[in-house]
Amino acid sequence: MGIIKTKEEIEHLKKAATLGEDCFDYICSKVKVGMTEREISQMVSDFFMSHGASRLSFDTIVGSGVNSCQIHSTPTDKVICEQDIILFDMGCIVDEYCSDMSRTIFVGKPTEKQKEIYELVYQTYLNAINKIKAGMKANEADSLGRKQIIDRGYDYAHALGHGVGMKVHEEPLLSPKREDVLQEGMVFSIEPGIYLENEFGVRIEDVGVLTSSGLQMFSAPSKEMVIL
Ligand SMILES: [Mn+2]
Repeated sequence: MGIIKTKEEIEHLKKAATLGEDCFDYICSKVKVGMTEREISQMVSDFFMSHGASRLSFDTIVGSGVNSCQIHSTPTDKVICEQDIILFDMGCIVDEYCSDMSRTIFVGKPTEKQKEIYELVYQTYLNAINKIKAGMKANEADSLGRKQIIDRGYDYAHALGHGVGMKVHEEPLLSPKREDVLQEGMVFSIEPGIYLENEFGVRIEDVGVLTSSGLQMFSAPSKEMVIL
């Protein structure tokens, strides 16, 4: 269980990521106005545990409305309202390997500003996954996400990604100070986000493996924004 994952490890990681995607689809079918963040977080746990996960890989984030602008919010008793944005970050452990995935969805029609920020985060995500190649330094990879967001005048508050394996946060870290060379067989997340204080936040995150032909993601966001 080193920084370069074996074929077998990659299969376990894919299985965990697939369960993460299934959980997200299930949650989207269940979320209704009037439910609390805490209730939704419990549904995430119940789904994972009843579909083969041994435990969560970290405490689930369900940040709705203004709570979505916290990078690591804890689910509260706030109820989901019409026009809420909801930021999910969730993961499970299957066969000892972790998943980690973030999605941002809308209850009712998003505002123009929300659409603009979502689109910027999504394009940043696509740019990063399409351009990261083996041989690139971790900070060069990070800047592929960071630059696109900073150039548009927004803050970039965290690393673009981190390794995922038996632990949910492993090497490599895709951050400005890290010069480690990214190599084939490394498994890491890509998770650009924008957080507007007292307004809302958007993050999109998936995990993938670096191959000779670039990043192969284990899960993917839908091309269209999810609007419930
Ligand atoms: Mn992550």
